[in-house]
Amino acid sequence: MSVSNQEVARRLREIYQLMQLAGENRFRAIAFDRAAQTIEGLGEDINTYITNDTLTDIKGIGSSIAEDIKSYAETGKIDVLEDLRAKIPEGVIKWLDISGLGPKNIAKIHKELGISELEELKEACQDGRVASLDGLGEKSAQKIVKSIEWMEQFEERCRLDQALKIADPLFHFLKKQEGVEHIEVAGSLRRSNETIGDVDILIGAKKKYGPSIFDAFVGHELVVDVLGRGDTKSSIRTKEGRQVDLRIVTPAEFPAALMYFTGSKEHNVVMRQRARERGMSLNEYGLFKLNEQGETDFDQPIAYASESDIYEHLDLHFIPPELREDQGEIDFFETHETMELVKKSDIRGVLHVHSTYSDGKYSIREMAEACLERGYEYLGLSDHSQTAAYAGGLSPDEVKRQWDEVDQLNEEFKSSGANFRIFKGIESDILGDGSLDYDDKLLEGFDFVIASVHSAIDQPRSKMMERFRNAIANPFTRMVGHPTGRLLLKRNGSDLDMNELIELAAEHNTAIEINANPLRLDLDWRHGNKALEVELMSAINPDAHTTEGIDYMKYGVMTARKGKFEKERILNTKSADQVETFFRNR
Ligand code: DGT
Ligand code: CA
Ligand code: CA
Ligand code: ZN
Repeated sequence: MSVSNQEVARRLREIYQLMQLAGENRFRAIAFDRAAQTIEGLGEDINTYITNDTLTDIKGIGSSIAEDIKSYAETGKIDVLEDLRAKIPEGVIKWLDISGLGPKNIAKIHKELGISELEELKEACQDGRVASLDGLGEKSAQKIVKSIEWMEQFEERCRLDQALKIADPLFHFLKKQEGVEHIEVAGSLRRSNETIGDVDILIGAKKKYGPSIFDAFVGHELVVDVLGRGDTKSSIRTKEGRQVDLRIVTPAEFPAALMYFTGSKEHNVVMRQRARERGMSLNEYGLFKLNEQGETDFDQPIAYASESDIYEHLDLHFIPPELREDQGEIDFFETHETMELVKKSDIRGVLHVHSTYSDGKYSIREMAEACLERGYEYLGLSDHSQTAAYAGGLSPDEVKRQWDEVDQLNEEFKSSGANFRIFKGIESDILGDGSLDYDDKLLEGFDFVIASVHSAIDQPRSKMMERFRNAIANPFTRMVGHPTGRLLLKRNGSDLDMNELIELAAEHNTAIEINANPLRLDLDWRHGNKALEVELMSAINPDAHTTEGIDYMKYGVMTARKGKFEKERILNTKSADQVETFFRNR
């Protein structure tokens, strides 16, 4: 039987999740997760390896997992998985998404209370059953309820990475259909928002091709439900529960429709007003003259061939889609031709990477090689500090061991002529009083310190700000990590005075990262104007815990662009030497 890479990866990941819940050895579980990631990123068809019996040639796949994969291809079953499934009901897997509830406690609650649905868990938290369990208590129970409520509230939206996983295959599939002259993703996804309600796709095609394009769309394998179908618009739901709207307009209408359906609504409102002030009417069908009664005169269209042309008619230079939020972009592009927003190709290295020394899944060497493969020139290692015991934070002795290993690796890179270096960094917890997590003597030995809050993120604003003030004033701090600590659609971040935080960081010549993990995207783009005003330095950081995590960079770049960051204000667009200078310039 032939299997797909995705399918095998999914099964292996399920084993990983279930093993965690079954309380199996953590490293054994991680091996399955790593194998799943490797297979997802594999350039070749897994069936080739199965047929040639060469699965163990794939990095990270040992003989035991190879057997599991073969068994799956032959019988559609994997013994470990079947055993685990028998032990753990499906509903419980969802509990892994609850922030603040780890596998051990999930297993305990499930076993001792005999419940397995999310709704049951919520009830058990509210009626005191969860609180009565060893090691849980009322506070944990309340936290779990809050997380569940967040999850329920936000199923309406999904994250940027999840939306792209749906939009990309549909886009490429639709692009190939007969008659498609223009196609773009529109809406919040084109604007690079951090969460997406529904995915909007716009096609420019002659009328006669509409029906067959819609047929293809609703027949796509991702579609489980057709929500509506008309002459110009069709909406579907994908198996992940996401809605996708496809609109088809004529090639001539396409630029105006694209502008309209890209939004944002707020941006559109201002554009429409601007058109009226100039005796024109702008809508999804085009740009028209107003008649004497001030109404749209559809008989007097104004010619345009692109979105740029439309902006020009409104006395504006082209406004990049990411910036269309009515957040000052309209004034800016009245007088400026462009804004030199950072691009993916500007990025020269990655900072904020974890290794097996703390909670990363790969060794320093593996992470470094993965960076090299991706063409980066440096890696800023930043494992967790000692207080973060839950994440395997480093004791002073382990820090020194790590430094030795980094020295050796750097020596190796140098003698092999590789243009690559590793910076010795740490992601230091910001403690309750705002101090960093080691004494100054040890801190001095790092190339750089990222200061992040990982505990008590719910403290009142005044207390949080006090911690940050102290942390930023500390001369060893070179960067603030994920400032609010939010987990998109899962957990609210800290209540902070972001304007003050940004001013403080700029004053102390400290960067605030844009954490590129699609769950975080923190610094939020909405603070872009303030950051620009005080010339805040940032870095687009993957916060990678795996080699694949390095590829989060793309979401970070999207967010940085939306936050108006030019290349100059992104630290990791600079050479290793320049980065070192910034680190030293305390
Ligand atoms: P979402 O889907 O909630 O993440 O956000 P959008 O921006 O993708 O919103 P959506 O899908 O409702 O509509 C796509 C675009 O269409 C929106 O950005 C602007 C335009 N649009 C939709 N409805 C209106 C409206 O009532 N007025 C104006 N001016 N524009 C609209
Ligand atoms: Ca949308
Ligand atoms: Ca929509
Ligand atoms: Zn962190």
